[in-house]
Amino acid sequence: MDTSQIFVTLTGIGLAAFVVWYFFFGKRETQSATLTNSGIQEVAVTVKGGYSPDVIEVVKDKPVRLKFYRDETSSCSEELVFGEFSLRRELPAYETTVIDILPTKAGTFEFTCGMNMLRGRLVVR
Ligand SMILES: [Cu+2]
Repeated sequence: MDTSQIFVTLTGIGLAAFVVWYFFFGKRETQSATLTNSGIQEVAVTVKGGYSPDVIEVVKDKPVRLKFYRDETSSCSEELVFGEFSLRRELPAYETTVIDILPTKAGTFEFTCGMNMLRGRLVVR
């Protein structure tokens, strides 16, 4: 193999590794809530073609404040549904909607858009 063949091979391996990494690890963005002085676990979520972060980690029995900023007008994300907490909320475009919940049991709870297309998870420990 000469230098250019080695280069092409290594680039190929690198790209394949990146695709694998992206598929398994890159898709989900996990964030732990920040505990404020008032004892509230806060997380800011950006809504734009999805939820970012889309996996939110909190602890049980402490109030959680989710601040959803909807950075688009796409009708897909105009509603937020959080089945576990019997919530269905309008998210006005380019505004922050504050959602307060109290997780009283551990588990993984999904939140979605009104059409069940965009998905995120609240992981309660
Ligand atoms: Cu949708």
